[in-house]
This record gives sequence, structure tokens and C-alpha cells, in this order.
Amino acid sequence: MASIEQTDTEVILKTADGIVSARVLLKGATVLSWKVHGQEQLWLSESAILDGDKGVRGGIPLVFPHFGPVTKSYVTSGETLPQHGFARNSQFEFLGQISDSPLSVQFGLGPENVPEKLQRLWPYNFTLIFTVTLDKSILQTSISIENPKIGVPDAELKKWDFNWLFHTYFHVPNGIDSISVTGLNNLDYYNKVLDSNAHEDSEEIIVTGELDRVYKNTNPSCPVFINDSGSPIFEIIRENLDDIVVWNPWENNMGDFSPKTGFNDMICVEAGTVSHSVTLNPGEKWEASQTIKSNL
Ligand code: TA6
Repeated sequence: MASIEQTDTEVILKTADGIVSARVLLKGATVLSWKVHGQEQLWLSESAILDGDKGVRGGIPLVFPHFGPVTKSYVTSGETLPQHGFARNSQFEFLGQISDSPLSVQFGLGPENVPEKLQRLWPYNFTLIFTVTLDKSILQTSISIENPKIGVPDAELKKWDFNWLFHTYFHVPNGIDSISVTGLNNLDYYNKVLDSNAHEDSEEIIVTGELDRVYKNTNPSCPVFINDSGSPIFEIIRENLDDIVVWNPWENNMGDFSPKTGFNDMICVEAGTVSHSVTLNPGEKWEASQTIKSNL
């Protein structure tokens, strides 16, 4: 039987064969660790803040309802939601196990779990169900987002729009110098570092300095690969997520990013829908998932 242990702050998972394990922080339902045969697959900063009011620097923070800095305010006082929304700052509820083999568990978030100040800034009814599944060398994260209708007074039935992103920090144990990302050639992207649009002509994305790009309108049925010396170490398979963000901050002054040389050991390849919003009318639901296959 698989093992599931819940503490005040985390849910710790291990598959029945003992090969795969994971830790999920209830704050933000952030996957902090995913190990296969004892080998860590995700990068987590040594100074990551697990109980602050920002997201965790590492693992898989969940970005909702908007990506990046907020561009519009929902209140007259001029206050705005924080960068990357409120999901990563909110305490999810552990809903329990839904299957033993593969091991699959769920976490839930609704307005009642969002810090009050943030809830006022985005005053909509919503239900997020986040599912984490472990199997052999696979981690699947799935999301279901609903604009509920049942039980909601008519006056509160409103449509709203959102972005979603799995902000995954991958661990690259042999260093960033030997890493390439493939599967994104011949696509348009927004280069956040240069604040300009560009077209990807290369088969391989190589990181030699700060890199922050949003690859737009990709074909979700085409996998994206992270390769080490040309061999795939991670394959990222997507459902209903048509943008990919690739980020490495390189040398930086982020207080929660350590060691300072940590940029050598990580790369963020983030599946989401961020270059355009999804709109949900009352009663509608949207679902998406990311499946990572590891060869580490
Ligand atoms: O997804 C990439 C990105 O949007 C970068 O621009 C970078 O600033 C980042 O996420 C990290 O954001 P955070 O709010 O976690 O510091």
C-alpha cells in the first residue's frame, strides 16, 4: 500500500513499491520535492520561504488567476493582486487519496481559503481541485477550475477570466552548461529580458545568462524536452496548456534564492496558459494537466 502522511504543513507521499516519493506543502499546494529512486527531480532554494506571503522559490508553485505583475486593479483603492496571483499564497485543503496505484491525491481551494485581503481583490466564486499523481518515473499534476453555479445566489453569478501556470523548477544535477530545451523551435516568443517579441529559429534553447521567455500558442500535443548533453532527462507532456515559459534568473539578488550559484542547478520550464486568458461563465469548468517523465 502507498503511504500518505499529513503534518500541519505538508502531505508526504510514497508509492507502494517505495520507488517514488513527494512532499506537497499545503500552502499553495506547492510540490516541494519529487524523488525517484532517492534522486531529487525538482530544485528547491535552500532559503525558500515556506510560510511567507510570497510563493516558494522552487518546486512547483501554482500560478492563478494571473501570470506576472497584475495589469488591472479590481478595487477602487488601487490595490492589486500580487505577482502570479494568490493560489501560491493560499492554504489548500487536503482532500485525500483518490487512488493507490498509481498513487493519486487531491487538494482543494475556494475563496474561503484565500487570505481575506487577496479575496477582496478578486471577488469571484471559484473551485480549484489540484491532483498529484505519482507512478514509476512520472509526476502528473492536474488542475480543474470551476466557476460554480449551484448554491451561488443569482446576484453573485459572474463570468471571470484567468491564467494558469505550473511554475516548475527542474533540478539539473550536471549543471546548466550541458542543458538544452527542445520542442519549441519555429515558435513566436516574448523575451521578457529584452521586452521584445521574437521567433525561435533554433532547435535547442541553451542557457548562457539570464533567460526569461514566454513561448506562445505552442501545440500542447508536442512534448517539450529538457536534455543533458543531448539526452532527454525530462519529457513534459501537456493537456490543454498551450504556452511554455522558460526561465533561468542567472546571477541575481533574490533573497530567497540560494545558494547564489543555484542558477547552475536549475531551469524553470513552465507549462501554462499565460499569453491569453481563459474565460469561465457560471457553471463552466476548465481542466488541464502536466505529466513529467524523468530519465534522471
Ligand atoms: O515565470 C517566470 C517569471 O515570471 C519570471 O519573470 C520571474 O520573475 C519569475 O517568474 C519568478 O517570479 P516570482 O514572483 O516567484 O519571484
